[in-house]
Amino acid sequence: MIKLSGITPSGHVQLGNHLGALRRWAAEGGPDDLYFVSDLHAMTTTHNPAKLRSLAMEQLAVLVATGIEPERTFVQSDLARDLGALTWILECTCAYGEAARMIQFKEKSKGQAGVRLSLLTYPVLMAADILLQGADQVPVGEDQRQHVELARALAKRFNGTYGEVFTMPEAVLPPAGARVKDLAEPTRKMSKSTRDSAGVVFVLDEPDLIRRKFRRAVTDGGSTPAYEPETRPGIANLLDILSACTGDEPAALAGRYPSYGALKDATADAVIEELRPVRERTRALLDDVTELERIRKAGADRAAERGAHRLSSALRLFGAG
Ligand code: AQP
Repeated sequence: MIKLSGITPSGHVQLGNHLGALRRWAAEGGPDDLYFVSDLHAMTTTHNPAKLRSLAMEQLAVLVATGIEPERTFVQSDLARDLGALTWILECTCAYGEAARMIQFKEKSKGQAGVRLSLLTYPVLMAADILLQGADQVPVGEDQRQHVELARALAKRFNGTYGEVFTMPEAVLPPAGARVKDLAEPTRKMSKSTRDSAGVVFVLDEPDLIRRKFRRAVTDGGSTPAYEPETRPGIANLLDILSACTGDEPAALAGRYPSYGALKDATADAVIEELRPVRERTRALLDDVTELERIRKAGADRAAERGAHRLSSALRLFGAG
């Protein structure tokens, strides 16, 4: 059973990525599960090539530093040639209307000038990611479910028309985890690509900066902590974060702090300790470029090897070569 998950280098890894995904991937992943840095996906909108390259390397280091076994990681662009070839076959299997009705495409392209064609075709690349690796399960939120359904439809069509090559993937809901909100705007999810980073805690932030970000976190009218997500989202977010770090229930934690200030400091301390080992190991890996490149190359070789027979069968059955 192979489960495939990715992280897009659209910015530096933030606390929400860590608490909601990476930490769980490291702790719960099965022996065949795969985790990749989806840098090709970050090219569908305006991007800075040099920055993207360094973010991809940094994210690979963070995945490994979090505890994901290096053998289960890879960087998507290292398979660009294979994925490009498979994407072409799958695009030839896909109707234009199937891609154009993707809700994410409609939302992300709305009102935008110069929309890249890749924004339309990116779900087909995502299908290639999934089908090349023979993934059985793809844990995704509601917003990505439609893309996995497309991958399924394309696999079924190809297998039925040209010959059995692809495993039928299934979208699975990831186990409910922490949803971390922006500290400056606690009704919005914390995101790595948010322009104003005042409310975003990055995994590689130094402790002092983390403390300052928590001290400035937006709270609400009251003065003593209570867990009321609807009416006090700022305090609820702090309690949710503290809960994710300590394992205690947010409502129970609320009673332990006499003031908002005390809660902010306690949450900052817990986050600093939670992130410390990841930050230190990431820095060490980024300083040891030879080792990081070795990990990257080994991951790329393994991922390419895993998909080679599917790609060559698909090409042959489709009439190439
Ligand atoms: N705030 C969050 N709380 C909990 N989980 C989160 N994730 C992201 N933000 C939070 C989870 O992190 C994993 C990898 O994310 P992604 O790179 O696939 O894309 P994303 O969800 O769009 O993450 P960002 O940080 O918000 O990136 P941008 O700014 O590019 O949109 C996923 O499992 C995601 O659920």
